[in-house]
Amino acid sequence: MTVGEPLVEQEGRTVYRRPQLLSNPTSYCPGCGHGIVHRLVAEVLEELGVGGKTILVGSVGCSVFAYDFLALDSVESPHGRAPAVATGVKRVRPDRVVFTYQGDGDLAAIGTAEIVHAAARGERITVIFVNNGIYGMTGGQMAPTTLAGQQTTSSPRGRDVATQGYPLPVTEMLSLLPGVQYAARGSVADPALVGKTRAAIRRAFEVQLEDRGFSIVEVLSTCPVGWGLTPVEAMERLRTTVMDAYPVGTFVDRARGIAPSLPTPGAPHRSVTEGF
Ligand SMILES: Cc1ncc(C[n+]2csc(CCOP(=O)(O)OP(=O)(O)O)c2C)c(N)n1
Ligand code: SF4
Ligand SMILES: [Mg+2]
Repeated sequence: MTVGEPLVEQEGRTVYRRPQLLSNPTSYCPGCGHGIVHRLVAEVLEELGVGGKTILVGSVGCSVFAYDFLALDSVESPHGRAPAVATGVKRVRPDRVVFTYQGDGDLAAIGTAEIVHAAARGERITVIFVNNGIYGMTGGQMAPTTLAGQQTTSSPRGRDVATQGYPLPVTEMLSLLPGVQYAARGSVADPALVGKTRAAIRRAFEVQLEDRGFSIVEVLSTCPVGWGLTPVEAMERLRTTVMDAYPVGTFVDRARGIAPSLPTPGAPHRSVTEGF
């Protein structure tokens, strides 16, 4: 396949063209969502015309080789520390578009402190957060995002919330912070959802280009190998069980007036049971 050449044409119309920024075929397992997310990032950066001034801050996990697949300047960071590294890069080069690409083990477990404080500081970075509910690279162990009852190699009887806690809705939590200008969750479960996720990724980068603050897009993704399913079964599980637990949508887009309704600091406290 030649980069940039039309891949699919119908009645003389190009239906799909491989983006120039997607430089090499990926090495992900069949049915893995990482490749789809890479393509969306490549398409959006190309569309915005900023590929030449974008810096990818990579992390640890199956996407550790993202710098091989995306023709972008890049920096590799230690596990979980991508938001801290991206903070430094963006502060030194505010003229650049800086984004992290992180898995859920990376962002929601090992790097919990980094993501929370980068968001709280309102760093002008974009975060692409690929949530496949598992530690894919290391053999399918339980992550904070693993669903209640889900079997993993480290929770063979299923995640027991009584001892292992509840799944962490990181993006909803971050959306409460005033420094977070844009937060959304998408999914790669079907073409329509992929289109919406693409729009969310574009919006997140636009927010950075407008110098507004922190932006994050969580993408619900598959790990057929870690889930012990075929690629088709994994997509079905994503579309049903996973999306039932993690609703997709925009949680905050402050420039467009979408924000969570929180009590105003200093305003009189109203009990949720008021009136009963
Ligand atoms: C500090 C540290 N702890 C643990 C590891 C081992 N490790 C490498 S990848 C990984 C899990 C990655 O999972 P996730 O971020 O969800 O990415 P995925 O592979 O699922 O896309 C772990 C625990 C490490 N490299 N460094
Ligand atoms: S182990 Fe899972 S996350 Fe990693 S490449 Fe394979 S399918 Fe993708
Ligand atoms: Mg993962």
